[in-house]
Amino acid sequence: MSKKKIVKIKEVKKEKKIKLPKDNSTKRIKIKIIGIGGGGGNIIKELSKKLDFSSNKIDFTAVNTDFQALEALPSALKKIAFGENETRGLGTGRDISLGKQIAENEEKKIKNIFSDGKDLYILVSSLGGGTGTGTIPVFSKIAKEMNLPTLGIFTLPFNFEGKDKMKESQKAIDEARADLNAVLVIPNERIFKFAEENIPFNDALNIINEQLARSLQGLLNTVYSSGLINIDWADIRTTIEGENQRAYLNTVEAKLTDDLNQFTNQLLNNELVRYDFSKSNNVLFNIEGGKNLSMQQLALISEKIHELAPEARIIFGLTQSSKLKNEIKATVLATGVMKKEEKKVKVKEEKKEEKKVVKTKKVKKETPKKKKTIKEVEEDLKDLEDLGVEINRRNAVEVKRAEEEARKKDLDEDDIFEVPAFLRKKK
Ligand SMILES: Nc1nc2c(ncn2[C@@H]2O[C@H](COP(=O)(O)OP(=O)(O)OP(=O)(O)O)[C@@H](O)[C@H]2O)c(=O)[nH]1
Ligand SMILES: [Mg+2]
Repeated sequence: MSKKKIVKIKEVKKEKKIKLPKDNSTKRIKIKIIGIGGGGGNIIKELSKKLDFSSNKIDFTAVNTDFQALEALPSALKKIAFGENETRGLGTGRDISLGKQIAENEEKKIKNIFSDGKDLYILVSSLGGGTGTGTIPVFSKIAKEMNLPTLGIFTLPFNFEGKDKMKESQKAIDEARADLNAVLVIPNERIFKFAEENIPFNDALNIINEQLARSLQGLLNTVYSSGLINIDWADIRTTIEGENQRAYLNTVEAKLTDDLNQFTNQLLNNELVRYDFSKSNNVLFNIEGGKNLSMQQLALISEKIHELAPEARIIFGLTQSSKLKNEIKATVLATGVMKKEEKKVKVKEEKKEEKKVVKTKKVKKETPKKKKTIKEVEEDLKDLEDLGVEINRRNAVEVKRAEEEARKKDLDEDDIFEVPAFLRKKK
């Protein structure tokens, strides 16, 4: 194993903002996803199709000033009408200051939405219209006043919708970001990286919504699935914690036989997300696979993440699922990343330095690695510790052990591969 900084956080300092649920188990984590405005409603509708409601762990709430749009959403979503007096249920007609006014008048309703003690509130909105753009700064401000853990997911309008809409949307994001823990931004325009210019408008929106919903689904699965290495609530909290952060999210699936390097590149280069990966401070990733998923595969992906984001604290999870035979699925959530444009300036400054380094760097040859024994894994960990790298020894060795045990027992559980009780993380 090379000199990687793979850190598994066990405890998070108490003074930090987000509260830890009593038993720290992700199983009990409750999340509320709030779709605001027309686009926000569409996105959470897409996500709700992919998730199981029965568990009561995830709550979907749609907020809009357009009552017809609310009505068109599935009945399983909670619907909250805003601004009846101001718009008579017809929407703001893209009037952002009206949206803001309505949000201020509806402060009670917003507080009520936030009053159910969830562990995480995710605000989702497509900016450019009056409802979403006008209300998200108010939602964010109230969430901060209530000291709630938050993640914002916002889309920016297409370029053809005009510079003013873009400016207003950006302004709303900046305001909201200051009050949220982390914000993920998806410019709708990015769809043209995948689709023809003449793609019908609604099809373009559907592709974006679907992709975003898939990534969010990946993140939520990461929260709720139990694995060989569990990502627990403290890990997620650590990644989201902080203020005014930019976020990156992606989920990718591939066959185990596919090129894992290419898979990782795809995972770390979500073209739809605006921010660059390389300045991440915290990276959380989870790999899900069948029983033949190995530590080597986990190591390869960690290595790549470390190469791309050398300053990041990396937290990983590993879930084995018998549903996935020859597939591998990975989800990554990174925070603290900077804009691509900002990065360009930095890259220019660093170019000369980099060139020198690249010249002297050896090109790594990708040769298939032999599986390591527990002893070898332990030695690797010792090397890392000698180098001053903070690692969670117990987990890494346990994984190896559990892997071997699993292979021996050849468990035929249907659902999720469970870790033997004595290996489970202490609460
Ligand atoms: N990704 C995505 N973007 C959308 C979707 N619907 C609308 N948008 C974008 O979001 C912008 C705002 O539209 P809406 O969400 O309908 O606006 P609103 O917040 O409901 O505000 P008003 O209708 O003006 O009161 C549009 O200009 C589009 O760029 C959607 O389903 N997905
Ligand atoms: Mg609307």
